[in-house]
Amino acid sequence: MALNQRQACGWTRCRRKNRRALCICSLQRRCQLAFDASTTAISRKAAMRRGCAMTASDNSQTGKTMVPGSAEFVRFLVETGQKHVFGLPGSSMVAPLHQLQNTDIRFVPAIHESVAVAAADGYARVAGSATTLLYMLPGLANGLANLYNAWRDETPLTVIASQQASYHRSLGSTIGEGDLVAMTRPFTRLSHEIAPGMSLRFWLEKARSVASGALPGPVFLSIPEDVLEGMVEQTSFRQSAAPSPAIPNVSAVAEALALAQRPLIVVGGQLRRFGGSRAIEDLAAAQGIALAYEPGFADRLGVAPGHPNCFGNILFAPALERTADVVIFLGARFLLEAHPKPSWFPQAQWIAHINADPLKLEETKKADWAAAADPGAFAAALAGAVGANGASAGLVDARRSWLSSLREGMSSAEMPRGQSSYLRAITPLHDALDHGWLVDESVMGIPVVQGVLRATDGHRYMGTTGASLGWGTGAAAGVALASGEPATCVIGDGSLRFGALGLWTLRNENLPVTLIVLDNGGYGSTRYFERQYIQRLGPAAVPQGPGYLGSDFRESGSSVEGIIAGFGIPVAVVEQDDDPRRAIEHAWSQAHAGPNAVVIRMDFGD
Ligand SMILES: Cc1ncc(C[n+]2csc(CCOP(=O)(O)OP(=O)(O)O)c2C)c(N)n1
Ligand SMILES: [Mg+2]
Repeated sequence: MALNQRQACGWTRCRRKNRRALCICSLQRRCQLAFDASTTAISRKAAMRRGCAMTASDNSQTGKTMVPGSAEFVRFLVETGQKHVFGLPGSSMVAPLHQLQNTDIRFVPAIHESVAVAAADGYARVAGSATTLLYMLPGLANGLANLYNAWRDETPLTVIASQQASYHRSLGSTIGEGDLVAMTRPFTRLSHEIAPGMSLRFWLEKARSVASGALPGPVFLSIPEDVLEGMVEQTSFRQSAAPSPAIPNVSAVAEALALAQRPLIVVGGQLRRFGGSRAIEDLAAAQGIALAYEPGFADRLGVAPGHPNCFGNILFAPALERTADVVIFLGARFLLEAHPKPSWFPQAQWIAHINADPLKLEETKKADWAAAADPGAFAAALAGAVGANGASAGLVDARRSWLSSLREGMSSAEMPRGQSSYLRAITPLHDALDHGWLVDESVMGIPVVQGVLRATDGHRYMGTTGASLGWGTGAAAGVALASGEPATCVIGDGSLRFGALGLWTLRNENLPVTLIVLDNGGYGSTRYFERQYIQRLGPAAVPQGPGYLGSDFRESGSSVEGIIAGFGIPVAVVEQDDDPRRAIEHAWSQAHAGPNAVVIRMDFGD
């Protein structure tokens, strides 16, 4: 007898042995739905759509219900509300992919694992979680560079790789097997292989709650083929998500801010991700506090770029950096980057650093005060404390005069060498955040992008502090899919080449993504560093001029517009000295029909 859905609701556990399959579906009320071997095709399909297993057995001796691992996995995806799953299949991954067809979850394919990871990363940044399925050691290895980006940016991403069946595991001689846990451990908050006999559901739940926990970040699970295809115990274990943050003690920072003559808050993407942006924007406006983005790349903009007190990337505001007397780094990584200045903030009497991750505080070069705290909770508490006992009206006025004089003094002459040519190409993107999301992999252009944006709501900017190139095209796909909104992806020509295979996903999913490619004939930043190297060598340099080996693409391979057109994406080219604005506006107006691109020719910068 087939039970209909209503009859099956209500937690009544059916134990009619052998002939009856028992599975748990994901109805809102989390009922149990039982059906037997004679269930009609229609009700079987309905059950499957909810992620139920086709074959299950009720072991009357142990009281355990055993289902195929792949079905248990798919049921988890359904029950945790996942609408899209990313990936690139292979033999050991076919079981869950086969089961996925019976659900409403859409599988988003990629033609390279770097894209499968980047797209899931972009998706998770918007949706709060994402899963990507990779094939064993080779697939995982291909995805590692973008896993690194997700790690740097603390994305709540779950990466799952199939693994050689446990009974075939050797010291590495069986095809496709490897120590996947060791490979991913440096870039994940949890990395684990599920051996036969372990509870699949427990580890899936554990991974999910760690990924989006108090300290979010990517997680990894390796699932051997025999676990996916064999029987596992069906369980309904649910792990709760992130606990609410503790209220941090902000008094030292509040006191310093109340007395500072020229206070500066340097924000990182963590402030945005933990929900503290608005509190800091309001505090800065009320108290005359300068705001800036941390040096270099940003995963998100901690405050709105169009905020009147926001000076963009601190690299572009040297007068601010030179004169600030109290500096608070909030949700930022601070100053441990590849090419640090010898000395930052020469006039600062007090520097504080707040980050959700204690390890990021350990990386800090110099801070007088540091706290591991949720930056969203910190911002709210700080706003409360300073609001009750802030700077005097006279002091706030003096700060505002300082901010005005900084603004007047700012000019392109203060920009680091080689950056000013980017203004022509990037200024026309000043309102990009009003057209949807902005995914930024413009490399040398990044501080310029951050400086020209005028939006008073900065939440739709996405970048990566990992700087592992080949992220932007895939990330833009994930962002557009998760948000249902258009995205502009501003990207260097080199990065576009790295991420060329992401164009396939953009086209295949027909996503509203406009690519703005800054074409300076290859790796402009690498060429810049070669010139710097020669300068450091001085007369000892042989040869005296740069060779630009592997970073000059003017005469090599396909043009970027050729690559883009090859994936069936319409592309316009703006030649040097032409204003790109018209082409950009036209591309935005057409994005609803699918991806498109504008290639802007730039100076080679020799
Ligand atoms: C995966 C990876 N490989 C190599 C690099 C080193 N790298 C840093 S910048 C850069 C060139 C980027 O070229 P493009 O996107 O055109 O930006 P531009 O430097 O011209 O601004 C390279 C190769 C990297 N960051 N990531
Ligand atoms: Mg370039």
